[in-house]
Amino acid sequence: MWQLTLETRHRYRAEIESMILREPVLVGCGSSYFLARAIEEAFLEAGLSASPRVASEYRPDPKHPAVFFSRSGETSELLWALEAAQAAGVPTLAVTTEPGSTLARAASRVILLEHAAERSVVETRSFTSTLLLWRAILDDETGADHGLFALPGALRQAFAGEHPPGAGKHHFVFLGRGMELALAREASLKVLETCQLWSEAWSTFEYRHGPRSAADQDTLVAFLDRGGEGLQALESEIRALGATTWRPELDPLVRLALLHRMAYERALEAGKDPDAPQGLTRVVRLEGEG
Ligand code: F1P
Repeated sequence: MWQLTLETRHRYRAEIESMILREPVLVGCGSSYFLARAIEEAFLEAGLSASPRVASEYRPDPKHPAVFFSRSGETSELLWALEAAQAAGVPTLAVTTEPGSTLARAASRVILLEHAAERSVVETRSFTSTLLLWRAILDDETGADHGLFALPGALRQAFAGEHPPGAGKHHFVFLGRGMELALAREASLKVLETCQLWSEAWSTFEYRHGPRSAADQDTLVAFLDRGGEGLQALESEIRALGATTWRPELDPLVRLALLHRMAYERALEAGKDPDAPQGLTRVVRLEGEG
């Protein structure tokens, strides 16, 4: 999937290029909002700027084009935001896996990632593939090299290796900074959605300032951080509280994919259906308006 995304990235280049220098607003809901946050960080790393917005908090500004991320292309608040953007004359780009969706049909430009479409209620591969696409095109544009072409192989290898130690745990904490905080929030949402277990995400060192008081033998603390000063000491501090930690030498996107799988397996362990969590639908529509 990731390999295919990288190989076919040029198809989408013109659409992304048209937005890159115009400080786009990146709009989404749920996982797609965390995707927008992660892409904002990729812009910042490339010396560019973009602002992420939850769809229900989007305010159109004709100076900035708007990019609408939605796997289904049918989420209510996102379509309302799209309508508001169009009424204000804002150029719009849709990023979705569904060609026939309202979003794909209504936006002025479209990136269709049909190969990343998924049937499951929860988003996994559409999230990681879309992020990889934007990062690869930003690398192409700026000449940066984040080693993205090594990721499909690294993922295959990681899947064959050790799993994050989430089995039997009832409390999950995900830590990261910058792009990795967005990935941590996505991992946390996945555990909450699929397992309905206590799950949180924090900016790595903020975990020391209060949240750690809830850590015990039932807690898994997973690090999404790429690295940096103090991480080892922080990990020891957390272990001393009785919690299990997970901080492998892997790219954060590979870690996220392993955490997606961990959420899936933890749900099965709890006797739940990870593809169809209780109380959640594949398309989040607000019925009965108007
Ligand atoms: C957003 C979303 C997901 C959630 C579930 C239902 O959908 O709320 O975050 O995990 O899949 O939909 P979309 O706008 O990306 O289709």
